[in-house]
Amino acid sequence: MNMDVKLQEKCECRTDSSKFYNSLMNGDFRMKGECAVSLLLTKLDIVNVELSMERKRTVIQIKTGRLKSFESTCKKMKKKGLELNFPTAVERINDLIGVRAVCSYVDDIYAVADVLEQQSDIRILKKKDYIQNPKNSGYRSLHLILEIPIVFKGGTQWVKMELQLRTAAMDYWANLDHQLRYKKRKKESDEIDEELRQCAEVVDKLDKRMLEIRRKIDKL
Ligand code: 0O2
Repeated sequence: MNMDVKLQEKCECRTDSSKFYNSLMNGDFRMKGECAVSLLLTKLDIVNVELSMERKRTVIQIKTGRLKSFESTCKKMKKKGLELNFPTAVERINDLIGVRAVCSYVDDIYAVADVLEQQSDIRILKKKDYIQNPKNSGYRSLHLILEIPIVFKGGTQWVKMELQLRTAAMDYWANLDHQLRYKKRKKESDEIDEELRQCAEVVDKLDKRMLEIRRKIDKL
């Protein structure tokens, strides 16, 4: 049994499952998604060069991109109470196509977002500032839901995607939180959630302190 079939079975999508799966994983959508990821990663490279020259240090440390798996898409749609089909997924799940950029300092995150927002070939649909307004879990990052144009089959199509901008410290917390979330048992869940929230506070303090140190050095 190949991997794709296994994922389909695991997903428990009863109606039209293979049609939904093929539209998401094998059709034009996937092709456009891969192009959109490459395009945004390239745009981030250019922003990084511009800001890094200006600030005389590296602004974006790491960039990654991915298309959401079928399994994870179904899971998220079920959680949101959505019908499992392709048009609903494209309309309602903003991070089917996602890019993440890890920046050196918190102010770099906003600088990168500002430069992208000024570009005529990027449409910002939604900005979710989980740094100013962290989630209950303690999660911090700046999310931009945006559209970029892909010229495909003779026409221009605006493709929606999510860009997550965060510091290395926020990324460290989010990665461990993500791992632990799947491992924790219901019984100890509240206690562990509280511990993770406290760790997120520590991470926030660390980011603020590193920024202060950098500002002191900038003034020298
Ligand atoms: P995965 O496995 O990372 O892909 P929206 O419909 O746009 O209003 P959405 O997309 O339901 O809102 O949720 P939100 O809160 O904007 O979060 C989108 C993504 O942010 C998540 O995708 C995670 O990647 C990340 N995220 C949000 N909250 C947390 C958190 O508490 N901990 C961690 N580690 N990551 C978080 P997915 O699909 O949930 O997960």
